[in-house]
Amino acid sequence: MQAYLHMYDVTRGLRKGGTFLLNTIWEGEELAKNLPNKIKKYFADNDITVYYINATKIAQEIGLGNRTNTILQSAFFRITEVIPVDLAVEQMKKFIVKSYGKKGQDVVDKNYAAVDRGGEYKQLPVDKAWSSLAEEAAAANNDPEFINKIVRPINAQDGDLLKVSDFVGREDGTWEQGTAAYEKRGVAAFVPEWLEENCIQCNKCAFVCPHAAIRPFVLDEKEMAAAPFGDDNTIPAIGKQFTGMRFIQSVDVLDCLGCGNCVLVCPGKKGVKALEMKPLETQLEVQNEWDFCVKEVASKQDLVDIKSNVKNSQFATPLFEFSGACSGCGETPYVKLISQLYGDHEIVANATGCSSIYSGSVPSTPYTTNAKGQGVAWANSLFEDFAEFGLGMSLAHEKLQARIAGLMQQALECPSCSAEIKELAGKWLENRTDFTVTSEVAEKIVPLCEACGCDVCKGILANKEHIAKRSQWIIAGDGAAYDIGFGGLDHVLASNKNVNVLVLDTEVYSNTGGQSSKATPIGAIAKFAAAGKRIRKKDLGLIASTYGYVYVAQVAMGADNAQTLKALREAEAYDGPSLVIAYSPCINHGIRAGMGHAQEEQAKAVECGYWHLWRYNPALEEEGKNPFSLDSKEPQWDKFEDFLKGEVRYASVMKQYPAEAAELFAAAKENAQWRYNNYRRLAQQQWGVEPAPEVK
Ligand SMILES: Cc1ncc(C[n+]2csc(CCOP(=O)(O)OP(=O)(O)O)c2C)c(N)n1
Ligand code: SF4
Ligand code: SF4
Ligand code: SF4
Repeated sequence: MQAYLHMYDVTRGLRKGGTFLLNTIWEGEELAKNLPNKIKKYFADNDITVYYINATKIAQEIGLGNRTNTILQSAFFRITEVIPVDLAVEQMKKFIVKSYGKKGQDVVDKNYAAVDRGGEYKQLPVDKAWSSLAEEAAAANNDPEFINKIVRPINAQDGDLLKVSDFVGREDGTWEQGTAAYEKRGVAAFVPEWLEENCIQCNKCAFVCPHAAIRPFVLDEKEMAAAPFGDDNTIPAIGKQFTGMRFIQSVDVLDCLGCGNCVLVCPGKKGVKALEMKPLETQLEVQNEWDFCVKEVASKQDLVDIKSNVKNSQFATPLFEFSGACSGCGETPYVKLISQLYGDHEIVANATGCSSIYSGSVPSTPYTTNAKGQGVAWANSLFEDFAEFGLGMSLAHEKLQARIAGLMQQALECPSCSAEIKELAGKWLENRTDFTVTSEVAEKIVPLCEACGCDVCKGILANKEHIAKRSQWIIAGDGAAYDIGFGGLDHVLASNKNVNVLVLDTEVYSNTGGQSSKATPIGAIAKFAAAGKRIRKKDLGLIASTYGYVYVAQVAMGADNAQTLKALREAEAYDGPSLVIAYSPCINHGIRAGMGHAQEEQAKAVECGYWHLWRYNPALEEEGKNPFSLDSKEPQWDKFEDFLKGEVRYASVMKQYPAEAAELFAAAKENAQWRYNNYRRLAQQQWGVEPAPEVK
């Protein structure tokens, strides 16, 4: 597609007299105008035959969303004639039945149409005069050397041209943070446009965006004066903390993946949405608004309590942005939210799975730093030892903090340490589990210790990066948490150490193509459960809650933004192990409405009783209260079957195993009801009341 013209060396490997096919929105002269000189020259110098097709538009017309592969494959066979076209068409159609037959006639028909319309390509005449065109000079930029010398060549698929010596100093595998911000892929065909007159500043759009590509910015007078936009493009910011300031919900159109979740969740004003999907090329001019906001507008997150509600949480700068996860991914909004709440002192131990791939695939690192240079420290160990890996990190921090505690104690009695140092040491000792206080102490005590220079101060300085309390997160998919790493997870939860585990529950092994896990519910089709899974989903949350000292929550942000925020806050605040299980729609579910409905699908899942929201907070028990709260409403069970039919993983059971489908669907519902009743009983239990004596 056209975005790749500037991203990759698209003519590499193209022989003299070869053929080139481009998927593009441009036609004829406009296409010739937009092709880089370097490519035009190559075409002319090498007698290339050039074809183009707007497969993106065709896919949309057919109802295939952004799936262009069949159209382009058909165009390929027609152009190359590697086999007779009739035979190619016949074979492609045969394989469509094989690949998509299970998904229903509708999907088959759409793909048939894609094969037929693959013939709608045109030829672009190559002008011999292009041979004398001068190649564009590489645009100068002020980006870090690491980006220009290492990241860009790898992204341009030229990584194999880098020398081993280019990596001197990185032998231990550490990588710069925030490299994803430099990719600016511009791959979405449609992106949201913000219609300020309809915006109520709820920030729900930013909350759900899987790619952190839409964000609220609040500008003061000075920033407004310097902005490339005026009052017309902004609205007065709501809230007394923002008096006199202006609000803009800015879209990073080059990092947006066009899923449309933001538009769907937008309540707008009086039923009129404040976001609308528009073709990317009509929105390119707003990119400079985004660039300005990101670079020149100071975060106003300190003016509000970012943890108090969903709206405020989005004024916090995401320290996880522009990941390469699928468009509409249900996992990444949770990861992003944690980075907003705790990213400045967050450490992540990541299990292998989708979350490790989109969080740290060289050269792309979405984890980044704030204006103070603080950010998320992240590492991935294995699929099977993720929890122990995180526990190790936590124990190391605990040990180092114990060392700091000893030094602070010594500082209190040290004849050389000033009264100021002593005061800060005392403050640290009283608040060692509080990030805000300990980071404040760190900032103040370091220059004082440098000035003092006594042995105690030298000791504090040698351990200075451990003065501020850290927030330990352990992130895993369901395959890791329910199955392969469960033994380790159980051990870590039982350790009673202060770690937070986030399980991104896609109900399958997503990263390897959707294999069944113990989180896969009964009735769902997955790999290794091709006829629909025959046993129930494991209740990982309830198992963990039986320890009595583990905080547990089950959440689905699309169903209840506020409950997710609350659960993450409680998990972090709880001084012990916490487990948050987050329902995460995934491409492997085959949501019929598309991944743009991933958030809405969560709401439907909870509404019909497929997924339940609850929290088990041992801290409540200490107050004599019931630790279990059921947060979701009484399900509308009559909607259960329709929910299943809306996802290919269930709907295809009907197609392939019609005889068993009714039975499996009934079993799925029965199990969901059984789970719900368990939760209801727990929520209703009379805490603190002794059970009646056993009657013999
Ligand atoms: C011991 C081991 N087995 C298999 C794999 C291959 N593998 C990598 S990721 C993955 C699936 C991860 O699934 P899940 O934990 O559910 O995370 P998701 O991708 O769904 O986020 C598998 C099987 C591996 N890395 N290590
Ligand atoms: S369309 Fe999707 S990726 Fe783009 S801003 Fe909206 S939610 Fe984010
Ligand atoms: S969801 Fe809609 S109304 Fe709310 S802040 Fe975003 S654009 Fe404005
Ligand atoms: S496969 Fe699923 S979990 Fe993985 S990035 Fe894609 S949508 Fe997200």
